[in-house]
Amino acid sequence: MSQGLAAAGTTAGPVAEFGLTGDLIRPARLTVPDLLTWPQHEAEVSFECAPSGSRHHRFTGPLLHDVLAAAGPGFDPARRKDRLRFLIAVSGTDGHHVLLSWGEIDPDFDPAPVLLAVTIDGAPLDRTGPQLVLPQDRCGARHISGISGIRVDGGYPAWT
Ligand SMILES: Nc1nc2c(c(=O)[nH]1)N[C@H]1C(S)=C(S)[C@@H](COP(=O)(O)O)O[C@H]1N2
Ligand SMILES: [Mo]
Repeated sequence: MSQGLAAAGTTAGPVAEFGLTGDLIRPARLTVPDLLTWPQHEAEVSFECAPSGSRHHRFTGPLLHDVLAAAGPGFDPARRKDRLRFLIAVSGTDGHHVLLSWGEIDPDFDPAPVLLAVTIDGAPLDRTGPQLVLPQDRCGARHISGISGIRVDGGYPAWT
């Protein structure tokens, strides 16, 4: 099914896959077309890149929170605040890595929609892979493109 959706959204070439791994009840391999099954959000984003100046992009896609929540993070349901121990490692195909904490992507704590973008400036990202979008960031460095994997880790703090 994802193949058919991908063909509708892009011209040619293979559809990029990325993995959801770590402390998840339902780890998964997904494509950008798979991400269209979640409610879609939009973000107009402006940021500065030190070497190359200001940028403006319009992104659409699901909330990263919604996609990870569907994969079943291993929170302890008996402990309401357990989710705040979880880290999220986002990796790009080029080796760029960004670490987030669950509190940064959870709408209960930060209302800024952190997206797993499926389009940039109207163009589908089916072949590139999704892009992380933090609309309030002043620097572009966390807008990691070509995501190859997202790992959820609830092993913090490691010393308890
Ligand atoms: N995969 C990946 N994503 C990345 C980067 C990178 O090196 N690798 N650089 C970041 C930085 S520093 C910036 S400023 C923005 C630049 O985005 P743009 O030039 O496509 O607008 O991409 C971000 N996303
Ligand atoms: Mo940058």
